[in-house]
Amino acid sequence: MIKKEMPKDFLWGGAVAAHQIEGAWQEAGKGMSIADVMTAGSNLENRMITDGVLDNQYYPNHEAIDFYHRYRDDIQLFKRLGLKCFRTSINWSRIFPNGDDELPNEAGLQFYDDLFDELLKNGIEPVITLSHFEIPYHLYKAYGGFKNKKLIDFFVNYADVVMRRFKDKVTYWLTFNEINNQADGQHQLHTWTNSAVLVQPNENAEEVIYQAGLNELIASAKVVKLGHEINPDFKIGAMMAYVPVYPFSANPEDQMAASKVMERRYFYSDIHARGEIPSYTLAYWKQKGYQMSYTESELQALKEGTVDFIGFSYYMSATVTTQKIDDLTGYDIPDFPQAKIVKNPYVEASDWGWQIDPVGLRYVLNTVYQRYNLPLFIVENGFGAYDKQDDSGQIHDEYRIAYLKAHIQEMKKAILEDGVPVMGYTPWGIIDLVSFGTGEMEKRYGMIYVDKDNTGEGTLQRGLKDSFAWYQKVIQTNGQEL
Ligand code: BGP
Repeated sequence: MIKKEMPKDFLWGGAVAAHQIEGAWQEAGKGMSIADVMTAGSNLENRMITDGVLDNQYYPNHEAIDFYHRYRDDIQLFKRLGLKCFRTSINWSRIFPNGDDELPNEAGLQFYDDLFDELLKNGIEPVITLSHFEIPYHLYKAYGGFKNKKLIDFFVNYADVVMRRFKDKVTYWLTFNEINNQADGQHQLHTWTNSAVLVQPNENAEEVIYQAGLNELIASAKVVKLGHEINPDFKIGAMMAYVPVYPFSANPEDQMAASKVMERRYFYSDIHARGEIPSYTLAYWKQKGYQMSYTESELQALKEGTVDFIGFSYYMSATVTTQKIDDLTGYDIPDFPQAKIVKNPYVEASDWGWQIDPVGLRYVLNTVYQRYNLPLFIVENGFGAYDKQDDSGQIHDEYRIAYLKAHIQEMKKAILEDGVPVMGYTPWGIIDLVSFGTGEMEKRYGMIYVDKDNTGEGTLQRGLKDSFAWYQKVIQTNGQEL
């Protein structure tokens, strides 16, 4: 008999990140973070990473949506929406402005004390990411980012301070946001935001990224162990970007290619969940002659710091082939030259080319649960779109409702039919915010509109889209009414 009811304690929420909403980039002792030197891009043009902040550039994260000054009003909207939880991050550079400071910045700690108090006062559980692309810029300039093992200690020290300070306010923690997003080693934005690393021309991108990723995984494991000592009730999770990779055809070579490309991603969650470097990665490093640096005590730290759950983002799926298919526009996978990423002819795509595949979410929930036997938490899922206001200024975002409804339906099948334990669902960008990939405001995800455009013009006024009332009902009926 298939259960019809979702778990009573299911955490319906919404997700954002400090650097994409707070603004106040230099306020109250905050240092420059790596997000503060990323200029605005667009659907067609990449963001630039500048050397410091240049006078003649526009940096959308400097003000973002000014959540730092407006969070009390925004939390009233989250309460009206009925959120059970709210995922955001602590901006590391508010706490340690340079990352290697002796003492933390008290004003930065106080801001998050006030923010978490306001959430809890309104019955909303904080879900906190420790590093969501907000590494202090000085840790890049002085140390070269996470390819330098010194960053392990700086991160553990930062996590120690904030987990101790907020141990009675925050139960749910995530260590590194989408830690595997740097896997292909080519998208400079990914190596920058995940590791504060800019691969140099004389460096092997893949080798540098494996080392930086391994250092972050060691740091994450140390923080998991430390967190459980600070408060045994903490639930500390990994945070992965899962993009399932399908074979384009039943040609066995395509299946092998899909499996190998997935290994680049599973390297991260295998270590998070199993506490050891996977055999396929050790074999690959040997085959490539990579000189990776890790010690016996670091391997022991990995074993002792496995995560309590797997948090992950799900937006889209990908399709690969090794076949020479002329009419399919495919693009190379830098770290896997034998295959190409090609369009999946069975699914539609968003205006940014992200392939819309709700069934893929059910597939990820099943395959990841069967791989690790750990609870799962969908901490990002959303539909970026150009929203248009009607004559009265209302946004009828039925396309966003359709996207979220289809994904929630597949999530419910995984929970109610497939027996997968899912802790919660926090759609990405519950309020319009600065896009990470493009720096745009107009790639909107929110159920709450923010009046600001790609050039930074606007009143920052908030408004409720049609999807606000729709999601309110979803939460009120615990997922019954979609
Ligand atoms: C994920 C990030 C989020 C968010 C999301 C949407 O990779 O974890 O921070 O930005 O992508 O992507 P974008 O903002 O580029 O549309």
